[in-house]
Order: sequence, then C-alpha cells, then structure tokens
Amino acid sequence: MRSSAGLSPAAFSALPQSVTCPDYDRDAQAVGIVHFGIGAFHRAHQAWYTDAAMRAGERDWMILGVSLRSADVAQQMNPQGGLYSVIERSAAGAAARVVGAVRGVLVARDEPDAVVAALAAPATRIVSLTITEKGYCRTAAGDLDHAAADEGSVFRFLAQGLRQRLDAGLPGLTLLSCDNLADNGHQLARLMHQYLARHDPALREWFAAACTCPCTMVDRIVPATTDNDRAAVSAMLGGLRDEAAVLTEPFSQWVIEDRFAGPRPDWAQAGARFVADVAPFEMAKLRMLNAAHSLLAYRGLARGHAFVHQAVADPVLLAEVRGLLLNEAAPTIAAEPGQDLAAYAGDLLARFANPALAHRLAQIAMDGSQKIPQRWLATLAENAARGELCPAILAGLGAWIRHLRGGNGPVSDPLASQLEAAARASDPVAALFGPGGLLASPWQPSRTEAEAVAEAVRRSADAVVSAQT
Ligand code: NAI
Ligand code: CS2
Repeated sequence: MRSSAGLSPAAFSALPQSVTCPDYDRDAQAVGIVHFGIGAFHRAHQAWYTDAAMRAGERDWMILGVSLRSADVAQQMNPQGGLYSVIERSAAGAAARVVGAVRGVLVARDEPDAVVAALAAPATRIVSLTITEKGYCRTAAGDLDHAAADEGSVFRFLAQGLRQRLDAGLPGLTLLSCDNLADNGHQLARLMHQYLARHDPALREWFAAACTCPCTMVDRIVPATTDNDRAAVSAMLGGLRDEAAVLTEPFSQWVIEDRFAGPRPDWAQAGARFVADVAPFEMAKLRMLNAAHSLLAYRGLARGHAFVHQAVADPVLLAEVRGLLLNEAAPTIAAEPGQDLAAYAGDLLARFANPALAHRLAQIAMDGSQKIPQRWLATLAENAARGELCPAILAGLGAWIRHLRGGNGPVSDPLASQLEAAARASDPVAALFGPGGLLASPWQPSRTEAEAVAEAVRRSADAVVSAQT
C-alpha cells in the first residue's frame, strides 16, 4: 500500500535507500540565516549547499525562510517541518536528496513582527535573498523606486531588523544577494542606503560600518515545479508526497565574495568558491548563460517552441545562440586566467540540451525589463564602442518586441503596460532604448542596429503567420 503521507522526519525510514537524508540533529541547530524569497532556486541552491555544510559538521546554520508575497511555499513546507527534496535530473538518470536546512517559512504580511524579530535575533548572522530582479524595487535608471519600496518590500524589514540590532548592541549582518543582478551586492548596498536615507538616516553610518553586502555569482538551472513533477517525485520517494520538491540539473556553481560581517558556513565543503572578486564569473554567467537563455526564450517562443531543450535543438536558434556566446558576449568579458570561455559556451549548450529538465521558455521570458539590460544591452554597448554589430542579440530584441506586442500572450513584467505601449509605438526601438526611452542605457542604437531590430520584428511576425497558416 503506497503511502500518500507527506515528507517528515518520522517518514525517513519509509524512504528508499537511494534517497539521502539529513544526518545531523536539525532540532539542535540554531537559525543562523534568514532568507527572503524562499523559492525554487534557493531550495535547490543555497539551502542545498547549507545542508551539505551541516552534513559536513558545520553547526547552527539552519535557515528561516520569509515569503514577501504569497503563502504558497509556507503552506507547502511548514507541514513538512521545513523538509523537502532536491531531485537532480539529466539524461544519465535522477538522484534525490532530502534537504533539512530549512526550519520553516514565515509569511511576512501575516507575521511582520516575527520577521523583524528573526533579523534581530542574536544567532542570526546572515540574511540572504532570492527575491527576483524586480524585488529590488529599482527604477529603470537603477535607483530605488521609493513608491515600490513600501511596507511589503524587503527594505522595510531589513531596516527595522537592523535598527533593532543596533539598539540592542548586537553585531551587524551580512546581506547576501543571490539574485541574477550585475554587481548584486553593491546594488543591494546602494539601494539600502537610499532606503535608509529616507526612513532611518541615523542608521546609515552603522550599516556601512557593521554590515556587508558581498557580491555573488549563482548558477543552477531550476525550473518551476509542476504537479506532474510532484507525482514523479512521489514515486522516487517511495510514495511520500513532497509539496516543496524542486527539480534541477546536476550542475551547480556558487562564487561568493569573501567579505562577511561575521561568521559564515563553510559552503566550500559543498563546492562553493570564496573569492576576492566575483566580477569575471558573474559577467560570464549573465552575459553568456542568461543572455542565451533570453534569446532562446523570445526567439524560441516565436518559432513555436515551449522548452529550452527544444529551442536549442532548433538549428536556426543553435546557430544564433552560438553567435551570441562566442562572437558577441565572450569578447566583452575579461576572463580570469584559466577561464576558458569557449569551453564554457560548449558546457552551456550541453546544459540547455538536458532533455530531463522541462524548463519553460515562458518562465525565462518573464520580467524582461529587469533582465535585458544586464544580459544584452551592456554587451551591445561594448560591441558598438568597437564598431561591432551583434546580429543575434538584435534578433532577440526584435523577438522581445514581438513578445511585448502580445505575440506569446499576456506579458508578465513589472513594467508591462509601459513596455506594451512602447512596443506598439511607431518607432519601438527609440521608445524603448533611445534617449529618454523606457530602458535608455549606454547602448544608443545606431541606424543600422535600429533597422536590424525593425527587420527582426517584421520577420518574427511573419514567422508566426507562416506557423499559423
Ligand atoms: P520562484 O518564483 O520560485 O521564487 C521567487 C521568489 O521571489 C518568491 O519567494 C517570491 O515571493 C519572491 N518575489 C517575487 N517577486 C517579488 C517582489 N517583487 N518582491 C519581493 N519578493 C518577490 O523563482 P526562483 O526560481 O526561486 O528564482 C528566484 C530568483 O533566483 C530569480 O529571479 C533569479 O534572480 C535567481 N536565480 C534563479 C535561478 C533559476 O534557475 N530558477 C538560477 C539562478 C538565479
Ligand atoms: C533564467 C535563469 O529565468 C531566467 O531568467 O535565465 O533563472 C537561469 O535559469 C539561471 O540564472 C541559471 O543559473
């Protein structure tokens, strides 16, 4: 009789031998980390590393998750005592590990005082974040959007928690952004200062002296989990249900600037790297992996594909992605000694082709206003300065404009309404990227580039018509 019971410590004995479980006393470990944005990526990445560190003997690094938006993950994880499984999948097969590093999840809108108290707890030393690019409440120019940085934003809770720590004579915290932002730690620090300048100016000096915001490069492909995935996971777990399961690839990488305000787990035990400068790793990741992902998303959707592995198998798109990786992005990256960008490009294409990961192009296509500046526009600007064109990225911009015109259905983006209006303007390239445009940046399109994008818009519209006829 297969159980439909949920994952729990009592159920460990019911798990197949092939499933690895936490072998440390979870109840004896203090919470050392508060994490904002306990979504799929955190569970498959930072919490997975932290679990490995505690399996290797590190103590008191349990994670308390905080959801700033919905209660869904709290409802999935809290009945399981914070337990969940990470399933690594590839053409070679699948492996399951139950992760025990998460104590539970708070829903900020329901228990704001508990969130602030967790930040002010003496045992808390690190606050980490995966709140998506839009969670940083930035204007298009990259400053803090004070209207967005409201009572529900991460900034409100950080400011109140840090104020309580200062008033209680406690040490500062390390604020560790693990989001796909260029220079993520420095952006977080700057945005925090802009928030404190308006809400608690007296805290700024202490924040600068007692807290740090290290930069990180984070990499593991983690698609959103579907109900079909949960059914497959249950079969792997001997029939136990895991509502919070995450499915990912065997590959994982975490490069962290070793600049902490206090103690940190030895995540190196699980393969993380502590370095003085994250930039070469982060630039390669954002301008190559993420840029290629966005190209596959918009161009792949326009050509009728639904998943990454399907789009990268399309010969037309494979040629475009190779061009982006090798001819457009790589030349703008100052590689570290030993950092082989051509080999990295080959590894990326192999990861994208993973047939066991159903990574939806529509998920990657979300929030383009927050992603495209660091994934494409910076590369365009650096190539333009050398008089070089980027035909693949320009084709991608054409497909993004088609997307913003509703070519793939409703647009999911914090700037959706403004983007849709700009995409429908008589000159969408100027409305989006020209002087005063919605995403104006150091890349100012030349006439040749603007014409290439306009032609790509026409071509991608034709592609839809031909696909529909
Ligand atoms: P998810 O949808 O599972 O989780 C997103 C989390 O962000 C949720 O906790 C949600 O409540 C929170 N959030 C969303 N909008 C917010 C806002 N405006 N303010 C505050 N919190 C907000 O997504 P997932 O997969 O966990 O990805 C989250 C982030 O992690 C990505 O945006 C990216 O920056 C980073 N990342 C994701 C990877 C992946 O493959 N999924 C890989 C590398 C980085
Ligand atoms: C993806 C990233 O959704 C997206 O925008 O490009 O989440 C990507 O899966 C990760 O950065 C891989 O590390």
